[in-house]
Amino acid sequence: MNNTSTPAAFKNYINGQWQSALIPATFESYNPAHPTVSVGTFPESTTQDVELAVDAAKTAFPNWKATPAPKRGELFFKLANYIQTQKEAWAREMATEMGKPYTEALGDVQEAIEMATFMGGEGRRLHGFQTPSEFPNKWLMAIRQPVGVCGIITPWNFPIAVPSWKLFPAIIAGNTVVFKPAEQSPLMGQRMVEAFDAVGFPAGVINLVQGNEVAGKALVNHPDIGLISFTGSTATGTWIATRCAEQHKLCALELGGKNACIVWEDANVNLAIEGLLWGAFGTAGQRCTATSRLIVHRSVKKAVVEGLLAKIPTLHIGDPSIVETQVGPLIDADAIAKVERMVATAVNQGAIVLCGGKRFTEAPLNEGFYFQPTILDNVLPSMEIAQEEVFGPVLSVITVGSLDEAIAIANGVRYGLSAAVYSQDVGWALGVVERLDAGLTYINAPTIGAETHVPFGGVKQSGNGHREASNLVLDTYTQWKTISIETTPTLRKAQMD
Ligand code: UN1
Repeated sequence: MNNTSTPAAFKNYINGQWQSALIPATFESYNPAHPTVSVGTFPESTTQDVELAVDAAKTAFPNWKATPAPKRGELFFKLANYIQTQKEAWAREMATEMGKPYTEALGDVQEAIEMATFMGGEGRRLHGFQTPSEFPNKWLMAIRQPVGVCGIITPWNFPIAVPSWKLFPAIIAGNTVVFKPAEQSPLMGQRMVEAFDAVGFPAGVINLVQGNEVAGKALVNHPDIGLISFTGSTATGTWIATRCAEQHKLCALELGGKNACIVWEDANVNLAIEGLLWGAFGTAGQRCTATSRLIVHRSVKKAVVEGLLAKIPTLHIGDPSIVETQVGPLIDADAIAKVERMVATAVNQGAIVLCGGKRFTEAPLNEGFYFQPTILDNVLPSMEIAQEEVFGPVLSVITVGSLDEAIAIANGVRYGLSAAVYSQDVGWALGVVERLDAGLTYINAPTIGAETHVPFGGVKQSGNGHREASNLVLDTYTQWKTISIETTPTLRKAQMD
């Protein structure tokens, strides 16, 4: 690709110093709305750079672990304030780097502000517990301990929010980290680490290595890393889990989704339509929580589908930097080719395109990776489009007549991240939610938009049982240590006295 201007050159951040990679190879991050425009040049780190970063994190660990957690928390409150001052600037850069519409990008940064204040507070709440012993004058307690050095590998689609979900709990819990952001959003990774630097986190607590899968694999394979936290594709997650198992390394995974929205015969149809538009086409469908299947009762199908078709032409599709834009481009050429291929396969298998189905071929949108908001009808649950993650603005409609059928279809995929039900009978909807294979469920709301103080994560192949966000995320980044204290001068034997 040709550059139209000289992009700024950025560095890694190791032991509190900005430094180039040892081998001076670089890569660029491009604007998906204007793919010839580079937003920056970044070091293409190798295994040797990862080794330096892990050494720095390992050296910093004992002091950071020994720093009282409330003191660690104070730095997180400063971090929240600092990010607040950067909110608009980061959102503008996010729109430019990865194509998220500006107003949504503000929300992405807001999640990090909330996570920073939340985790700052957890600095005063890293509770363990104390429990009575079998013996008098013997004390039993359990405390949380950090794991050590954590490798944090994050995706481009939430380039500030998702790193905050991982970095902040890891660091408040007393771990030190090596952070590798996605190669499609390195500028946002840079900004996040600048924030830690600006508010005075000690050297080595957070280290940044930019790069591609070479750096990611080096992190996963490094013997001094105790835990890998990864959000991304199920295929990569499977590889990471396998390698971590071989090394007895802890591993927390947030993977794909094939999220269903069930719209029932008594639904508030207008509300469902608004929720479907936002769930399916927000972030151009590039959320792991995006609504990709509409499972609709046949009695309301016409009303729901016609309502969607009437609203889609009113969506503002365009440059993500413009405040009014609601749908931006996909991330890159591979992404748009994948969506095109999946839609073509669905049509070959009998799906009917009700709207969209193609990339934009006319100016100005043909310059970027823009795909038309797409609704496919006549989708059968067995089709690839109904089984596999699209990560684009495509909603597949599956029509049903009974609740058992709706639930069997909703659950009949290998994923289980998010699901929604629209019905005005909330008691009935609670019963539906109980039967859905999903870690996140919504009644009368879209499948996207999780809040930071409740657990986030999926069942089945959407993850490996860990949860992010909420205080429960601390279970990922700490290990329990049980302490038994004998206060009498006698040997007493548990289970035998
Ligand atoms: C993701 O797509 O990886 O619930 C995370 C949501 C957002 C996070 C999505 N808060 O849609």
